[in-house]
Amino acid sequence: MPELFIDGQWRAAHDGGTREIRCPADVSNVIEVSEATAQDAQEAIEAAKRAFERGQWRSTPAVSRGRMLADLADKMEAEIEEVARLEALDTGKRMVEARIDINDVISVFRFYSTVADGDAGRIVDTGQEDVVSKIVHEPLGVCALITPWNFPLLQTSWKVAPALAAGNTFILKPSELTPSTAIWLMGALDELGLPAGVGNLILGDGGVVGPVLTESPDVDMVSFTGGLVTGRGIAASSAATVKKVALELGGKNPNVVFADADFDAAVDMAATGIFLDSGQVCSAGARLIVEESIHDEFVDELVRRAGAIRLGGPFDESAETGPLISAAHREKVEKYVENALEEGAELRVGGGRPTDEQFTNGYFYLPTILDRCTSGMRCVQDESFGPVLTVETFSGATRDQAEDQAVKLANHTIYGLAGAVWTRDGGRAERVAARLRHGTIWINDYHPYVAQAEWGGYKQSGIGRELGQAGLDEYREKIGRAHV
Ligand code: TXE
Repeated sequence: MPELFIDGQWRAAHDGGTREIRCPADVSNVIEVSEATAQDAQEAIEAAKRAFERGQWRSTPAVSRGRMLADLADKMEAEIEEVARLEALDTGKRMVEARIDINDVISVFRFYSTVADGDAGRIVDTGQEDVVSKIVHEPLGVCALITPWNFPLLQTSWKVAPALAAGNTFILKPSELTPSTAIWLMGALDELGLPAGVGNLILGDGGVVGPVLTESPDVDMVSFTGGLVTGRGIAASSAATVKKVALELGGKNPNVVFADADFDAAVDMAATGIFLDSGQVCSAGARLIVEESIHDEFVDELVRRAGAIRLGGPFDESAETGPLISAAHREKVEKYVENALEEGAELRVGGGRPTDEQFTNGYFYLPTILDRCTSGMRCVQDESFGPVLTVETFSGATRDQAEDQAVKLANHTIYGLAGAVWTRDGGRAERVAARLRHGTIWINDYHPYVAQAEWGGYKQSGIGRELGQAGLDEYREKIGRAHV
């Protein structure tokens, strides 16, 4: 049975506790893993602290640290079928999506294998001949990396790659539902020669081990991706020790479609934007905001396409999307749709579980469209994190009025992670994109991202940036050294 990884050793939990991981597509048994106690978490912190103080990793030249990340990417590429299979079994997602995710993970490790190299700091012009001042980059120290279940290894890579590139030590706490690829990752880093204690793995319940990590005075930074409520709690519990906190907390992302948009492309990507991975994507295009004059035609076509989406498990090659992660999460989505109907939304398609016998064991939910929504409704404001699209409309007597109304609706949310604008008018695309308070805006597209470009949100979507150069800067301090 796979164990916890602490101070370079695979170990069982102190109390011998374990957890069974089951595939959400059919509830079949995937793996049984150790379930860490608070004491295990504390020992992982101590191991990471000792390793940081020994300094072996941070004094390894950046180019050599980068080489290990590149070797890891090569190993993952050679073993991609196995890594994707582990991810697909834990999450229930289709193999084709899992392969795409792992290819993205490989790109992230490749990107961070080179960025820390050649960027040691800078000399400051002090204006005084006998005073030399330089700014050097130093790692933060011990980082707690807490990740969710929707893109388990991808979200882990956004944290582990820059943390290691910058010379930190870390404790990784993946979601209790999806530990398999984190176990693979730690095994691979160990095999590649990462010094003991630099990378530690704690599996288990966030409510048990999470506070040990966030409250510890020996943890210098917490980087968290997950839900808003958990994120608020993490920020609060980190405050007592004034540690650095980076948060990625999801979104309620607007997909704004003007009447002059390329109709087919916009319908296609409106469907992909929300139904990919059954909507369990932080940047899912969950709010369609469409110009009134094309509403009927656009939504009719979307309803037709949503109704034709084939559901299935990881190895069903005809499937176009998969199950939700757990029974509890499906219940949350069901409640959300029930509330929406009580609020007056009009159910156009979906709105329940599939009835076909092959889906009875898994946590499937039909692609759902809720029409005639308005921005005050809870279904438009709360994240469902399921395959549920809400539709709002806008109109205006003049060009400016239509744009103003679209922007007002799109920005009416406590979140600000991502969104899109669809129009054939290049000027309008730029004008509207510039006014949307969301961290990534796609123009005539939905969902693509690259490791080189910063990712993160405004408002309650989080604090800080992942990916790109800024994603590395989150894991290092700029320290001044001056002498005469
Ligand atoms: O996530 P949690 P949940 C949203 C989505 C979803 C909701 C709840 O709306 O329905 O969040 O999902 C760990 N201290 N997103 O409950 O609780 C936990 O063990 C420290 C958006 O599954 O946020 C796991 O490793 N850690 C999102 C991680 O936090 C704690 C992705 C995420 O779990 C903890 C997933 C604590 N007190 C859900 N409690 C996105 N932004 O992409 C739990 N954890």
